Amino acid sequence: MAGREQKKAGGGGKKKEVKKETGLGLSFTKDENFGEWYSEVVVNSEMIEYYDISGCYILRPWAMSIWEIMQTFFDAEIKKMKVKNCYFPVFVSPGVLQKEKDHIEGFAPEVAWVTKSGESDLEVPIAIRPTSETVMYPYYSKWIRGHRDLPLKLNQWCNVVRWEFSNPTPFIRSREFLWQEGHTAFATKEEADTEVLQILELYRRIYEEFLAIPVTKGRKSELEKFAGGLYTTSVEAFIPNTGRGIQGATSHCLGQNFAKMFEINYENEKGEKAMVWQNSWAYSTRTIGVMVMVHGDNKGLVLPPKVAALQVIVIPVPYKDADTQGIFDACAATVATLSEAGIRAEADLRENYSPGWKYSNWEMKGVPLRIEIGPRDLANNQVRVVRRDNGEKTDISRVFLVEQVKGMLDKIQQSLFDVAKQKRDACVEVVKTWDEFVKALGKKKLILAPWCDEEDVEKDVKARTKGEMGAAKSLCTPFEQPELPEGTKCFASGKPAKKWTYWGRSY
Ligand code: 87F
Repeated sequence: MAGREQKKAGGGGKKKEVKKETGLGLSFTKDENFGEWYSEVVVNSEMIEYYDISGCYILRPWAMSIWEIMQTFFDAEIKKMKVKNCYFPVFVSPGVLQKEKDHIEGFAPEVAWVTKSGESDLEVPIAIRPTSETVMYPYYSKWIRGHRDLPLKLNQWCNVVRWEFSNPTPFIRSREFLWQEGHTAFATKEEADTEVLQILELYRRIYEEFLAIPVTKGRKSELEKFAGGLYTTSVEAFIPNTGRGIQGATSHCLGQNFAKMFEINYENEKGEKAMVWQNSWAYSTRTIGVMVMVHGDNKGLVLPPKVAALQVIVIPVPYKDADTQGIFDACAATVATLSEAGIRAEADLRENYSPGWKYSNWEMKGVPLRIEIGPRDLANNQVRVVRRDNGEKTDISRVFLVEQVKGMLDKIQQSLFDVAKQKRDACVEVVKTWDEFVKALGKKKLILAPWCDEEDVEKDVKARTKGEMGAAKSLCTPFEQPELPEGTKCFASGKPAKKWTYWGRSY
């Protein structure tokens, strides 16, 4: 790993010149070596810098700005739902962490601990939050007394630490990541159920409307749900290149399990003691990794306009005897006009780089539209617009600049989604038997299969598909169920099938 990190860190001017000559911005292609391609894209686009602790990554402004755009949307939406932001400490006392014993059990190896300050051992080691149930719920118990204290709806934007051991990947599996975690408490299960789906819809919108990634809404199996909760819903995405499903975000109904453990009781209208119903929900910086994997190509990152920090890059293309000042002025005026209209635009007026070098550079960074202005454009009062997603070139009159650019950004956003959906749908295979299932798995498919919904059968599927690529598991039971004809058998057990469920390998 150290070798690769060195190489990545050294991507200075020399390397880029070589790239310009060869016309290659990346040394790996998406289809031939997906893993290396991904690492190279996130580093060369200046989203990520590798760090000297394995599994930890620096989020550079190019990545952080995407996170902030999604955050602005989601934060405003949950505020409409009367959710309030707060901030709880990053440290967890061991006592309170143990309280959740049954549910923390499987996760325990991932919990990181602070054991020292300076040279001296701490009297009691302190855990770093991997999630905040045990941090927050003792205070929910304190704050919730009567029915007037309900619902309690809190959210925090924070970092969490999970000391993962299996192959770390920027955004997708890192030891520290950013997320929001929402924790709500209600008087009734109905209110909790409703909120679970409202939040899940916001997660769908983040993926589909902002990141242009198709997702499936559904419910997790008993084996795959959050063990501490009642049921788990999720949005599931798919990476065609690796044939792996990826959990995009989760919205859990916790039922009353935590209320029992943490004694979150209140006095209801009738003066009786009652227990709250709780939810928790989260999405993380993993969203950005899914976006890179789905849309990126052999020239680098491809950003959906809605999340791009920069939507339009304007590049002057001066020729020797041309009116260079006029071209530069036209670039500045173009940026001013677009910015005025709320479009995120900048000009790259650096004089020590050639136009060709700048093209590759901004393609690597995934900027949705490039505007080129040369002598001919200047003479015709037009600009040349080039789409990052498909390379399409259009000359547009400066008179219609704003409306045309807006239209093109919308088109790109839609087209990225359509293409991603087409590719995802082409990977879906409906299977009825175990033989078909194994064949489809070998072809990296996203498998839709009729299932008896028995936990032991899922364990059996995992055991029977174990291998170096990782076992297959259920991804979700989609809310939108195709018709299940009478007498349909489970693909794995042959028992009567109860539902259609998505299966596959996953991240
Ligand atoms: C790792 C270490 C310790 C996941 C962990 O999904 C505990 C955990 O509880 C842990 N990894 N989880 C489950 C998290 C559940 C839940 N928390 C709030 C969410 C949404 C936000």
